Amino acid sequence: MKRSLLLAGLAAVSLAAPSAAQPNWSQAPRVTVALSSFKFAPATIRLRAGQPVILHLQNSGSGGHDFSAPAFFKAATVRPQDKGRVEGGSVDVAGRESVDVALVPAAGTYPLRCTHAFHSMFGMKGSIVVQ
Ligand SMILES: [Cu+2]
Repeated sequence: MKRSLLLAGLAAVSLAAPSAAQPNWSQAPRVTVALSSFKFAPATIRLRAGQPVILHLQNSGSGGHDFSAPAFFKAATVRPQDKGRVEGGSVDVAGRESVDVALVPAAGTYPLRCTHAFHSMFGMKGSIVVQ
């Protein structure tokens, strides 16, 4: 009897885990980050740990940029349908385009940069602070 209760308890825990990891994306606030030559605005992006958010990456310039933060994306839980937008920890944002990536960030301070040639050298870098 005790054993079957224990097994039932374990089953309940494993069933509960995936649904707990599915946030309500429609309630997630939108955080806009502007990409331009050669900066991120804001350069320090502050997010709440464990709170779903939609990163709205907006490139108002004509040249392409990327939002590269491999450690940040690795630690975060990216919405399944947005995973294809994050390649190698970077999100490409073509000129005059915007890209939304919904995720649940994990606590930490992460470096952010644009990997296009010389862009970070010209100042296109920042940080993501998740508390
Ligand atoms: Cu750039």
